[in-house]
Amino acid sequence: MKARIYKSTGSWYSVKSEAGIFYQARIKGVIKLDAISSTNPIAVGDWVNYEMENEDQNSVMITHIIDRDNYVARQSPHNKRQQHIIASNLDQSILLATLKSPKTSQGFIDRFLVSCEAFHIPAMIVFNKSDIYGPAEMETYDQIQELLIGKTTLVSGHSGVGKSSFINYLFPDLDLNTQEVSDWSGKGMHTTTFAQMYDLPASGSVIDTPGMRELGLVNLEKEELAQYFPEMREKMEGCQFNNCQHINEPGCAVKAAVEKGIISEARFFSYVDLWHGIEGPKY
Ligand SMILES: Nc1nc2c(ncn2[C@@H]2O[C@H](COP(=O)(O)OP(=O)(O)OP(=O)(O)O)[C@@H](O)[C@H]2O)c(=O)[nH]1
Ligand SMILES: [Mg+2]
Ligand SMILES: [Zn+2]
Repeated sequence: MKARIYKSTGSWYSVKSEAGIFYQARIKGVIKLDAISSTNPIAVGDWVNYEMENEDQNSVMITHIIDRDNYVARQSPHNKRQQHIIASNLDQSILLATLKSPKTSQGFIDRFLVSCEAFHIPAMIVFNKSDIYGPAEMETYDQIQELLIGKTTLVSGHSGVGKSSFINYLFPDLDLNTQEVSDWSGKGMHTTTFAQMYDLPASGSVIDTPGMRELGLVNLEKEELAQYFPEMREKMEGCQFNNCQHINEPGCAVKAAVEKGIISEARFFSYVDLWHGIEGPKY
């Protein structure tokens, strides 16, 4: 029997069966995990096999994790050698960004975009708190609502950017917990503590996540980073050296495009910054 993970607290899971019934689930015994160690073996969005444990208590045992089509992961904030899977089996992701309270930096945005690109997940950036839903913004929001129909969408961003409010605004019936305006101090408070998937009224689902302070990239080699900047990927065939890293090599087509203003300087700075941040091979 198959079910999908809707919520994970780490010790128990909320799953929805193919028949549409929600169960409380636990992992049965030891489940074989992927080669890279994860802080969470099972993530929201995963499809699993289960067997009934106790029908009266609506509890089931997870026996197997079905291979993921894709997933987004980050470095565990507690242990850089481990990854934390944010969510899996996604059709797309939305990064909710804000210019202030809190500020979302270009670096953070580009890390998010690189992560999604590396995992082949289309990403959108929505600037929130453009205050406050005037007629022009309302129209944009209607368009966003349409983009979510029939798809599984991850919603990420710093704490306090308004992820839960945004989902509520689009789909008021979901009634997610949000920070009261009067309580909002802007300092490290997390209202949403666990990722959770919600079904949309028509079809599709949306995953609300706890705010991230930082987004550490996982399993990325220096050499492949430029691949995940689509505008660089487009130009790099023109580089003089086929192993060009676009840092200070002569005849670099990427740097030439930056100088001509074809590639944004801010994006290129993010690239250089991320490139320096990735550890080289260990000999
Ligand atoms: N001015 C303004 N405030 C907003 C907007 N959207 C949300 N807020 C406020 O921002 C605060 C945080 O909103 P939440 O929806 O709880 O933020 P979140 O991103 O879900 O935060 P975490 O769950 O902690 O990750 C609340 O006080 C909201 O009322 C907006 O568009 N404009
Ligand atoms: Mg929230
Ligand atoms: Zn180059």
